[in-house]
Order: sequence, then structure tokens, then C-alpha cells
Amino acid sequence: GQEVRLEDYKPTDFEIETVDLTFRLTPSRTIVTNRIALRRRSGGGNAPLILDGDDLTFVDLKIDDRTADSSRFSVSPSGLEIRDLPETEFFTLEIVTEIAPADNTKLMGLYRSNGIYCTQCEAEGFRRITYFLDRPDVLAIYTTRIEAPIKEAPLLLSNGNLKERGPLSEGWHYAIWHDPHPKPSYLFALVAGDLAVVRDDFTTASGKPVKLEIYVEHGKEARAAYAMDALKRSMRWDEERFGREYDLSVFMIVAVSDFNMGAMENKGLNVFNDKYVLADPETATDTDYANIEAIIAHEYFHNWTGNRITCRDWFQLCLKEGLTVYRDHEFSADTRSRPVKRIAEVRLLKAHQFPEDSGPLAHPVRPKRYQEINNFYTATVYEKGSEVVRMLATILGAEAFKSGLDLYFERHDGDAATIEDFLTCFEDATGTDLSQFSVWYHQAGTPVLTIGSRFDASGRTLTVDIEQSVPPTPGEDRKKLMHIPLRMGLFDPDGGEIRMRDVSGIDISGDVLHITDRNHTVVFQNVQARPTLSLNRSFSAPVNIRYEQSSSDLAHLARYETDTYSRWQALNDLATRELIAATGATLGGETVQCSNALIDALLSTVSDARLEPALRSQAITLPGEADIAREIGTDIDPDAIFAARSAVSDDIARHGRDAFESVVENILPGGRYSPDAESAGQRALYLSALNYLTRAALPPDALLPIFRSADNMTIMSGVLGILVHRFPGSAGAETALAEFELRFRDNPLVIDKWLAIQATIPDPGTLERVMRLMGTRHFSIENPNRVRALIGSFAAGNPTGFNLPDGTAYEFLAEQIIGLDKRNPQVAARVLTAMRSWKSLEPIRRDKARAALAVIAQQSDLSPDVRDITDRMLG
Ligand code: BAL
Ligand code: ZN
Repeated sequence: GQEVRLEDYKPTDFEIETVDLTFRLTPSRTIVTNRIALRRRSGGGNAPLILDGDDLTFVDLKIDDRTADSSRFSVSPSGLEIRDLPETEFFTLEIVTEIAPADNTKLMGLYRSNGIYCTQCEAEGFRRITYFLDRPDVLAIYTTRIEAPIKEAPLLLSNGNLKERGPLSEGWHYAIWHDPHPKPSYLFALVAGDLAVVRDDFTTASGKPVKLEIYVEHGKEARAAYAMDALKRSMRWDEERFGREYDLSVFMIVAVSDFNMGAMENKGLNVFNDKYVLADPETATDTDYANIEAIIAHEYFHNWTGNRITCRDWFQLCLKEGLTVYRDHEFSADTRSRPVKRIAEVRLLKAHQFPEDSGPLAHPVRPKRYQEINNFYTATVYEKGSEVVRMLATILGAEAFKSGLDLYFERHDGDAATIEDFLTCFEDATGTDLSQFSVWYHQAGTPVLTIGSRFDASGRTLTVDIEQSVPPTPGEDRKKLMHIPLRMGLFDPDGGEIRMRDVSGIDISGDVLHITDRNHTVVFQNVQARPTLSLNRSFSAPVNIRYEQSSSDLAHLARYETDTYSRWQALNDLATRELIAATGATLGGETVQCSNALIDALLSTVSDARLEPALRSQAITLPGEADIAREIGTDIDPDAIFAARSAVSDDIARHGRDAFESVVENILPGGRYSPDAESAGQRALYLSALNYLTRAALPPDALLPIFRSADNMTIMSGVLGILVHRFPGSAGAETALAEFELRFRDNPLVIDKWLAIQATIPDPGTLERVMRLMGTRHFSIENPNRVRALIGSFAAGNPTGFNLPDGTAYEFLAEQIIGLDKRNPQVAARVLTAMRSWKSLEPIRRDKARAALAVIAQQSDLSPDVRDITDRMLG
């Protein structure tokens, strides 16, 4: 592929004002007629018009309604160049192409999912439907006519409002949709097929009625109720919190079973992976419910941050994604528990974005180069992009942040904007210079703050020295200084919080230190006794903190911090330190023991009934094996980490048996299942405690009856996971797996859980199990959810089972990626990123990993997607 560079951006010579599409749908031969009205920009000269295409069969071209002479254009499956265009300012083109939705295995463009015609156009799928200026800064008004056999496709949907529908001859019918809002091609959508609908109504704050419609497969209507509820709450919240109202008379969501992404925010017609729509207590877990709520909200919020204001080019992807993730995080925080949500966000950020930022795939939140844009829908663009917006709110304060965002909505409504446009709004609204802050968008790598502190008892001063640095990342050796908002707290020996203004050797409002220089020294005065520092409270900046802090100081914070997130952070830091030491001990052949400081801190938290159960569950959930690996950083031996973590867990379980038993006996909510955050937290705590008990007293036999009597999927799959992971291959585990399969064999979304649980068994035999499962009727290489559940979970979520020292699992993955790449490059490239941290493995595994990646790289016919990932990983 050709590298695309930010600095080469140039507006188009032509604008497209209107697009009139006609689809005549049949599975293997769909005819698309695309009539576009163009306007020549002044200064364009008589440059040719070059339209993007991908895998298209050209049928016909008319210019101003006259068939074009073949000398005036050149056509290939990947482009249409038209020369000698009319010299008038306005002219029309009518382009006819033929496509085959049934053969479209890439799931980009127009394809078939379970007999349903559907589209996915972001980022560059529209060019697989027709020749077009397929880029986000070309905004046009679309009218879409769909024709199909009534029997096969009684339902015909596209963006905007339905204008007309009626019968045609020979059992066909048509519908015409019109979207009054100018939009880029990536927001185009079409759905046709036979689906059931769930309806509801919404009245906007200014009194406009909106019809809400969720389309699902027949018989699944009841499972859309929670999604509908989440949609209505999202719409209300966006009005109340951000003043954003919906702008069409209908909002539609369609659930399909084959989808590369989670969901897609097409204007007025969101298309969703059915995993993020369908839920009921028997088949969905608490996590599924929370994900549905968050993703419904995310796609809905895109209507303003993404659709009304879109991106000038794909380098600006974070403009819509980072901001929209921030908005959906805030929605969940307002709707559920803010500290619990924050802990989950940081855990996710550290698990996915930090490794990306410290490995071969590191890139800035706004990249400057790409080979394949599909590979930039990353944790950095999304999650770090959201953290950057959060820091902006921290630096400016809530009021000023809101005024900047209001200005952005007002100034750029209808625009294809840039990150510079976005930041300028905050500068203009608040008079703040954000030039240094903007480095967060332009520079890759996780900053490090190295911190030292000295307490002078006689002078009663506390001196804190802070140094910032950013490790080098691919292509960026020298790093610029950043503006890092560091929230900080001080606690006295009795656990009381020292107010910053009472020790005001410095000018500080609230508890935020603004680190802008390489070295920063703060002197606090009138400090009576050596205080304990709490750093990066509420995770105010996505940085790594290097600060030597004693275990007793961490335990002190775990007990007294008033910022609940930071309380958890202290416990987690304490546990991480212990687990790193335990890994070292394991490698040195020593026995592993857990310190009393950690055990006491964990057990007093788990038993503290004043804390919400979700928080107590988060507290006793030790850092995962991948978290420990990330903190160790180099020469990773996953087996040693697993052994160390197991030994520490055993120790905690022995000491905490009474506490865990008491939780298991008392915590579960009574009555009918409800997915609310509080009940979900109780179930999470129950499962965490039960997991520990299997290390202390509970034999595998005791788990089977709990599994069998579960009346909701959270407990059922949770107990199944504990049983299967703790006692792999045991009779109880295999019986439970068989019973689960029998009960849910016709529900693929539930079977995905069954596949994922087995793919993540920490056992050398799991590779063989995964291979065996691939041969069953439950697996299909054609369905992205199945691939992610089985192969994706194995590669990304099973550190010991996947990182076999003999490299056989790497070879297996390479073979799967090569095969999958021929069908669906986007999913293949995504699954392959599981190996992004291969360079931090110990030498034996590292060599095997490199060899497997080299096998992929040697293929001559790789997609640009997999080629790009492989090249960067090996680079
Ligand atoms: N725009 C792609 C899916 C999402 O982020 O909403
Ligand atoms: Zn998004």
C-alpha cells in the first residue's frame, strides 16, 4: 500500500452537492446507479476527477446525462478517472456499477449477514459500493432508492426520513429515503431484509417527537428491551449534560450477526453487532448489559461528535472517537458508580493502550502517517484520545471546558474539522494557550513522571521533585515537553487529608499540579509531620509514575484516601509490587509468600461493608498476568508470572477464608435478576470471593451445583469460568461445559462465552482444545464474533496457554491469520495485534514469536491490513 501523510492533505477540486443512489438488490448481482451533482471549486483548472473504487465492476458512465465516450475516462476496479469534464461550474455524473454482496467476505461495503443486506462504510467501504470521492471532507445530501423482492426484503432502510414506498412488478418493491443533513460517505447505510422491529417514542427537550426503532431477527424482540431503554436514557442525558438534541424524526438501530466492529454510527441508521444489542438475564452477563448501555450511548453521541461535526481526514479520527469515548465514559459514570467506572477505565487503558504505546505499534493520538487506516481504530485513538479530552477538562475546569465545547458545537456544526479547530475553540472561549497541551495529540509514548520527596522535620517543609520524560517510540526518538495535569494529595500520619491551601508554599487551586517543565520542584510549608503522598489522583493523566513508596505508605492510602479511585490504585500498586517480587522469587526457585501488609489491606477492604460491593470486588481482583508482565517490562516468562500470581492468591485465600465465606453466603441480591450497577457489583464480589474459596476450601465438586442452580448468565458463566480455569480437564469442568453447550447450542452469542472460557484455560493443552473447537459446528471462520471469541481470546487473553515455549501456538496463530486474511483482512489484522508485545518476551519465546511473524511476512499476497501490522511489529 501507499503511505498516506497528514501534510499532504489538500481539499478536493470538486464538491459533491447531492447524491442520488438507486440499488437494485440481488445477492450476487446488485446494480448501483449513482447520480452525483458536482460543483467545480474555483482554481481547480481542468484537472481530471479521480474517484475511488474498490473491487467494483464498471457498467456505465454518463456525464450531464449523455453517455461518456470511452476516451474521456479510464476505469479499473480501484478507480475511475474522468478527463475533459464540462467547463461549467455545475455538472452531473451518473455511474452504474455492479457488485456482489453475497461474495463480500470483507464485510466492508454492501454485504450479506444471515440473509440481511447491510453496509459498513467506515472508513473506506463506500468505494466498494460505487466510485466516489470517498473521504470524510466531502459532504453531500443523499437520497437513496432501494429496490428488492418483497418476499426476501420486506424491510428497506437507509439514512434520514422515508419519503416514499410502493410496489413494483414481479413481486418487487421500492422505498426512497432522504437524509437532509449533508454527510460524508462513511456515514451512508443501507439495510434490507426480513427483520422484526421494536418501537418506542422520544420527545426531545424542545418538544420534537422522534420515533425509535430497533430491528432484530424475528423472535429476538424481547432481547432488545434493554438497548431501547439505554437509547432513551442516552438521548436525555446528552440534552441535559451537553445540550445536544436529536435532529431527525426517526432513529433506527439494526442488529446484525456478522460485523467487523462493535457498532457504527451511520446517520439515523446505526448498525450494530448483535452482541451489543441483544440481552436478557438468561443469556447476557452484567458486563454485556454494561457494554450494551455504553455502546448504544457511544453511537448515539456520535450524532453530534462525528456526524454533525465530522473529521476533515482520517488523521483526525480521534476528533470524533476520543471525544465520543469521553462522552460515553461520562454517561456511564453519571448513570452508574463514578469511581467504579474510573477503575474499569484505567484497567482497560493500562491493559490495552499502555502496551500499544510502549511497543512496535505505538502511534500518536493523531497519527501523521498511515499505511492502512483500518489499523488505526486503536486503544490509543479511542482510549488515550478520551483521556486527553478528560485532561483538558481537568486543566480548564468544568465551566470553562463546557464553554469551549459549546463554542465547538456552534462554530463547527456542519464542518469536517481538525484537532486544531477543536483546541482553538477552547483557547478562544477561555483565553488559555493550549499549544503545549496539544503535544498530547502529536507525540506517541506514555510519559513517565519520576518523583522524589524529602521531608525536613525541623523546617517543617516537604519538598517534592518531579521530572518528566517520554520514552522513545518508533520513528520518534526525541520527545517534547508536555503539559501534564497531576492531581495530588497529602495525608498526615493519622490519615487526615492535608488541605493544599494550608501548606501553601505554592500557588495551587484545587489539587492539580501543572507539570510543564522537565524538572519541577514544589515546596510545601508548615507541614507538621511526614505526610504520605497520593499521586495522580483519579488518574488525572495517562502517565507512569516512578516513585519509591513504602508498603506501609501504600497501605495508609488504601485505608485513608478520600478519592475512591486512588484508594483502589494504592491497593493495586501494593499488589503489583508484591506480584513482581513473587515472580522474581519464582524464577529464583524461592518460595513465594504474600506480605501481611497486602493481606491485611485486601481483607479489610473486602469486609468493609461501607464500600460498594463493586469496589470491593475490584479491590480483591489482583492485577492480571498481562498487567504484571507490563510492569516488569522485559524478559517476560508468562509461566513464572502465572505461578507467582497463583501462589500469592493461595496465600490470600488461606488467610481470608472466613471473609470470603461470609461474602459468598451473604452478598447475592435476592429476588428477580436486575442488571443495575449495584446488583451487578454484588454478583461481581460474589464471584471474586468464590474464586478465592476454590483455593482455600471449596472443592470442584461444590461448584457444579452452584453452576447448575444459577438463574442468570452472570453467575452461570462466572462459575463455569472458575470451575474450568481452576480445575482444567476435571470431570466437573467437562460436565459443566457439556451441559452449558447442550443448553445454549442454538444461541451463538452465548456459545461465544463458552468458546472464550475454553480458549483462556491456563493450560498447555489449550492449543489442542482450540484446534478441536475450530472443527465443531459452533465455530465459523466467517463470523468475526466467533473468530474473536475463540482465536482472539486464545491469543490475547491466555498468557500461558498461548505463549508456549516451543512456539507452537504462535505457528498456529500465523497459519490462522494467513487463512483469515484472504477472507477478512480487517479482522485478521486485529487478531494479530495480540502479539504486539512479543519483543518483551524472554529470548526463547521471543525467537519463536519472531519466526512466526516472519512466516506471515513472507506471504506474497497479504492484505495491506496484515502487511502493515506485520511490518511494524517486525520493524
Ligand atoms: N466509528 C466506528 C465505530 C465507533 O467508534 O463508533
Ligand atoms: Zn466511535
